[in-house]
Amino acid sequence: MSKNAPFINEIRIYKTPLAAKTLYNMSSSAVMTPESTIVQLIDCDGVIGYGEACMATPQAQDANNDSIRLSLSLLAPSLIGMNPMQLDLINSTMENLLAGETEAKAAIDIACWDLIGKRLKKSVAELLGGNGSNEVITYHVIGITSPEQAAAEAERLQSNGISRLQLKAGGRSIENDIAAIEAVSGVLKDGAVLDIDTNRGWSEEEAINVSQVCSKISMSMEQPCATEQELYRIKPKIFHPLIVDESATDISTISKMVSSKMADGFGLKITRIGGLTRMKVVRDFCIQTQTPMSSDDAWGGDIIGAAGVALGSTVPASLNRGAWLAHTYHQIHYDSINGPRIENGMITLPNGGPGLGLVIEEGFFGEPDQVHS
Ligand code: 0XW
Ligand code: MG
Repeated sequence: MSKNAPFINEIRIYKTPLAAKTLYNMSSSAVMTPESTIVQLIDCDGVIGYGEACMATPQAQDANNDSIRLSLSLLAPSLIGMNPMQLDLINSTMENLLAGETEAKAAIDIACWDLIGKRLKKSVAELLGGNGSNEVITYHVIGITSPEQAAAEAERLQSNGISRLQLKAGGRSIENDIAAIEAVSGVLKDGAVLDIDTNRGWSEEEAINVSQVCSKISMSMEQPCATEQELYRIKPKIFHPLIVDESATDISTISKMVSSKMADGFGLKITRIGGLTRMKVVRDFCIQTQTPMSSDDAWGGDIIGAAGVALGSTVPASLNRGAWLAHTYHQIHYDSINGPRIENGMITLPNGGPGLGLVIEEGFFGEPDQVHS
């Protein structure tokens, strides 16, 4: 490798379909046919870093994945020639070029971390200050379904070692939601943790009603209402810990949610926050304020999965709400040997080598959608 500072020589953008093979439905829609966006950074020594971003309903529409690729076409040309190890400069350059569009920026940022790890022969988890753990606890989602099916799924998952359950709710009568919550809580084993995630699906009145009726049930309520303002208003009126997901967009918002004691924890998505560099700041804030957090994303394959579990493995167990993989639903691996896998309630980090630990065959994603050099 050159002794001089490395620079980005080429950026290739790919799209790859990740349609759910098993139904995955949430309060306002089921995940349909998202196309994931893959970033391949190639530096002056031929070292390749991979990043990924994939949005899925209900947080987004399929066209949002087209907008990720459009944003990348606007960002990539200015990154050619830059040193991928200078993460702050890479991120500030992207901020100065394009406001928002955190998913596209995250894909670039993750690819930089993968490339840096490969150059330094260290895992991304280690670069993030990891404690050497090669696994992270996972939580598993039970979609919108009947109370009986939800309870049966909860029993099946727990028999497979899953101790963190996220029950989807919303988009139907709250009587049905309450019945599903009661059915699942009735089969929870000792030590199991239940989170009710409506993905913004309840009104304030519904959220308060559910919390009152379920006041004896040990559970958390994740993003029960759509907006930050609604969450602030219901917080003093509910009996359960309030977890913020979709409204947890950046460190400024997150820190206000903690200092005001509205948020009792977060469901954090790397691409919504803007990448591993920004997510590391949020993680450190959560550790400093002893605020529980998860590390995952809306959808995606092995690359975003590996990034999520790399960060997730550095979160202390006492604060770790878990990581989540979409793989269970689309069953596609980019690296069929080392890709992250769920075993007995834990996700093992890919161990195919430095960086994100993935070995992805050249040509795996077919012809690039864009090439910038
Ligand atoms: C479970 N997730 C991380 C994946 C789905 O996209 C929804 C999301 C959540 O917790 O909201
Ligand atoms: Mg959520």
